Amino acid sequence: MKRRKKALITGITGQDGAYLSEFLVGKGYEVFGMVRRSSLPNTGRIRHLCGGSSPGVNLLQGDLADSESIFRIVMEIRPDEIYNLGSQSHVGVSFKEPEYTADVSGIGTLRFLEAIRMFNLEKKTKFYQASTSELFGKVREIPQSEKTPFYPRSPYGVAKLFAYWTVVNYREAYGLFAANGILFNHESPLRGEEFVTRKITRGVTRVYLGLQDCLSLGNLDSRRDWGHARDYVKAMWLILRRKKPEDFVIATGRQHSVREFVEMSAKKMGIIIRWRGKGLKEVGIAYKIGRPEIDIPEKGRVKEGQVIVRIDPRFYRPSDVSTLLGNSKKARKLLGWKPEVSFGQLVEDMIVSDFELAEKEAREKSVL
Ligand code: NAP
Ligand code: G4F
Repeated sequence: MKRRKKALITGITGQDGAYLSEFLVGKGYEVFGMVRRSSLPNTGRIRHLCGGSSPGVNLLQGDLADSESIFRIVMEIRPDEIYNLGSQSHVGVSFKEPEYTADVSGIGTLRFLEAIRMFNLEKKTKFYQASTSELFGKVREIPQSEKTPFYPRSPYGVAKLFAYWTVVNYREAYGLFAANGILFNHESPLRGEEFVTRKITRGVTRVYLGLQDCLSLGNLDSRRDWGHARDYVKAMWLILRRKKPEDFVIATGRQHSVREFVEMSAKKMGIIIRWRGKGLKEVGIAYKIGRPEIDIPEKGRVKEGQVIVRIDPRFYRPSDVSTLLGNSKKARKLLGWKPEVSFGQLVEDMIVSDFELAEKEAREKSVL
């Protein structure tokens, strides 16, 4: 019988970890996930893949800030593929916790690459690094490709830059199969609620049902190239299928502002927004209310003229990335990868899922 390939995923409890483990289980992999200690369960996104008589995913205790746990896991599993998705992944938080972010998102990658060398797995283990469009930061070229110079704008971006070059260096110095996927923003109903897209879809659906008055946001004019996480985890796997390790930009090639994301989310709920005022005084008003575009009962609590978006300076960053737009021609040509989900479908997927959550919450609070 053919031996099943072993994949080790760090960050398995996160958005991408959940989609990737489902994808790899579907491909017949034996999947191992490194999970860090938390005071409350953090495995909600992958619960359906753990436990039972034939679990799809086996969990191991470890932390990217702890070399020994990493060495023990790599020695025990001797994985065919490592997907290093674990990270302090919030850009805003990285300004508040720069040293921790550097340790986990920068040095954490180095610890894994050293573990591969220490156990002589250079010829066996392929390594995928969750690199990011945040490397482009204050962009030097539009759109950004594998050849665009980097200019990170946050402790997170700088930590990921260290990880990026460490991967390149270990590939060149020791012949490791190590590759960076430079992924542009990707979202889904599993996205963490502190990232702007999910904050918007959670907020708009909760405002609709009267569970909160309005949504507080920072920079509305930031532009991002947003794709669907389900499409992007496939690219990670494809990058490790190549004969030679190379780095790839993964992006949709289309860009929208945070403001447009809000407008599209509200429109799905039948609300047309108009913006009034400037700077910190700007507000988003429910200008017109019609039929929701998604299949939900028309029982919204929002009134025409109600302020549903406000600006809160706490959500501004000391230095922000104002625009990102990816050129993924290389991935399309060499990996045969392309995004399947459009911007409108992504927003709808998130709104539908968050409306269900909001409805459940409203029922529990007897608002409905
Ligand atoms: P996410 O949902 O925030 O997940 C991050 C994962 O890292 C979680 O499983 C988290 O565990 C884990 N983690 C955090 N600190 C850790 C530590 N000290 N030791 C071990 N694990 C730790 O992020 P994501 O959106 O899935 O992104 C996956 C990766 O891609 C990240 O490296 C991110 O920086 C990168 N990336 C993301 C995007 C994007 O748009 N989503 C774009 C480019 C690159 P807990 O569940 O315990 O917190
Ligand atoms: O959703 P965000 O927090 O994502 P950001 O900063 O682009 O980072 C995400 O994508 C990166 C890839 O480019 C990943 F590497 C990283 O791990 C993460 O997944 O913010 C997007 C934009 C920013 O310009 C931010 O200033 O939205 C702006 N924004 C406006 N109001 C807000 C808010 N961001 C957040 N999180 N919360 C707000 O209230």
